[in-house]
Amino acid sequence: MNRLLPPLALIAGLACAIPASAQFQKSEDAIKYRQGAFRVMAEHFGRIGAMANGRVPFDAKVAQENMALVVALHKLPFSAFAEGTDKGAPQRARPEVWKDGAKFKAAIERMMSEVAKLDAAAKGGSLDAVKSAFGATGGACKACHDDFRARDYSSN
Ligand code: ASC
Repeated sequence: MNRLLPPLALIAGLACAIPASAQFQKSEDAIKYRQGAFRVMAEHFGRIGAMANGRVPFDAKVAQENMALVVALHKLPFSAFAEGTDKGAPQRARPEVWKDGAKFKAAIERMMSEVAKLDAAAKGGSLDAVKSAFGATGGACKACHDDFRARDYSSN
């Protein structure tokens, strides 16, 4: 049994290392997946924003719960921008996503680092810290949208 464990661990590790993009049957599936992941993430990010902006009373537990969902979701869309997924369903991804992959990657990494800071702030329970980290995270979302998201949906 013990001798089986290392190979099993290796197989499990390899399965996790396979990019999620490889799992999509067709481009349309990848596009809908990333749009869905963005949509759900925006919903939970927005609930934290409502507290950060004073539209609803701050509740640290609710902020933490929503932030746990953002953390779980925030890498998912980026597993679904594989080559060839610029077509297949109406979308707002600009060609620059694939033409300027290094810049896109940097924008994603900036967002991920701000999400980690917002998560820490939510766990700390201070509204002031959440407000400031929420602003920085929203800034990272917006910077990427400005460069990589079109105003209108494509026709296919
Ligand atoms: C949100 C949301 C986004 C970001 C972005 C920040 O609540 O859905 O995509 O914030 O608008 O500028």
